[in-house]
Amino acid sequence: MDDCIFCKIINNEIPSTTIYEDDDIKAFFDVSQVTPGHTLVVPKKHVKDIFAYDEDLAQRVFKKIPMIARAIKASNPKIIGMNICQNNGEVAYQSVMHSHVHLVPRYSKDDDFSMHWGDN
Ligand code: IU
Repeated sequence: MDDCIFCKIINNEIPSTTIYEDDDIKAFFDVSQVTPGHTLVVPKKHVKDIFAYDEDLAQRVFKKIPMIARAIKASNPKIIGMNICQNNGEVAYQSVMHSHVHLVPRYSKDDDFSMHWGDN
């Protein structure tokens, strides 16, 4: 979609720190890191939210989440947990209308980071 920021990131029209990419998805660092390593997993196909996936796309995208989570965790021994979340719809704090899954690494005593959802 022409005016979609994530489509532009997927097409490399806007730079991103990409940690994984294949035919179906791109995983890149969120520009506003809730904790270090905060990553978005985004389908290359423009789908608005979870309700817009067909079963085939859902299988291809979501089965890769554990692999990406493991890779992020393996990148830093201080990561001891992870929040995985998808906001669907404005009422649920979705602000970019191209479906994405947040992977937010958790650290010991990471209350020091500005943990927040939906207040930005
Ligand atoms: P949300 O679940 O739709 O609220 O999450 C959108 C996320 O996209 C949010 O965490 C933003 O920081 C992030 N983001 C980004 O990484 N790059 C951008 O250019 C824009 C938003 I706009």
